Amino acid sequence: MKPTSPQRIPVIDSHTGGEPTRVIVGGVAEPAGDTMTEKRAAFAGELDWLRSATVCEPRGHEALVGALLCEPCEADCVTGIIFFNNVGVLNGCLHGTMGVAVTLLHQGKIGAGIHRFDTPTGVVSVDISSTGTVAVENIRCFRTHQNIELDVPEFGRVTGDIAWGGNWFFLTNAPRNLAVIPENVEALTRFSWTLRQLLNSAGHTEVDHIEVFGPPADSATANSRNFVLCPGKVYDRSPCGTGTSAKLACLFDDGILSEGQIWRQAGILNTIFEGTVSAAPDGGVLPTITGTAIVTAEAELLIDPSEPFAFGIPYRLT
Ligand code: PYC
Repeated sequence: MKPTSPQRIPVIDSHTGGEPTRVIVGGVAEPAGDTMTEKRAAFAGELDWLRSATVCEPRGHEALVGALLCEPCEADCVTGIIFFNNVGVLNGCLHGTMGVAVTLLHQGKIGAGIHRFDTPTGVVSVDISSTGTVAVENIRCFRTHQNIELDVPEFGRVTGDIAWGGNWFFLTNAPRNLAVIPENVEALTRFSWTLRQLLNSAGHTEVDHIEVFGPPADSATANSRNFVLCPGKVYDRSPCGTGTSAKLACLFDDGILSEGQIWRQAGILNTIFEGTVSAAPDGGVLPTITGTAIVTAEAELLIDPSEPFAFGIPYRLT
């Protein structure tokens, strides 16, 4: 239920390789639930006003990812986290996990070292340095489909895979007429959005992220460059930690990446996540993704229910 009295919500903002995270650090009642999935459902059902007030305009913007800290459900975790964006709740979010880690470090709630966070996708463990470099040990990631072929108007025939990296990704190489460079963000968005609609109509309703690969700008510093379109039709400014995890699962499956070998994934802005894998006992891989997050603001959101955009401007997809 939307509040009827003014609210003050303390937040800490950060960015990870350019992708922003806003962490709600207090001022909110705990969502009910015995698991993080139940808590996320309670948040989606009862606190959607908080999601849109926090990340949508006029207080936020389309690329902003939010994170609500709550009580963890698993032992030995320092916090539970529910991630959300401009259109709803997310499964996992590794750039956001790095953002939460630097936020807690900034607040003095954790020190440098290893900590466990409880999320709807499972427990992830972070190893944070005092300078904000965070290595996240992700949950098990795996590929479910290979060589799916689709005809994309304007761009031609596309072949790609579906993999779980903490979110569901369709992974494909960029068409020949579409370089993965910032100048092409509009066309990459059009291409990816069409792909997502085609996949969803073909029954792959789980796919909510599209990841498009091209050669790196500098092959001495990265193996590949990606463009990732998130569920709210907004591109990830970072190389996307769950997307990099999905990529590593495919590379391992293809025999291109071995255990412990470093993969450097550049994003559209040329920031880099480093990834390695170990083989998971039940198949797939256990990725570790490393990036750097930086705290950019401490603030208090003022939400006055009597003003027209108290709960954000709804984001419309076309
Ligand atoms: O880094 O996993 C990630 C992510 C998901 C959505 C935006 N960033």
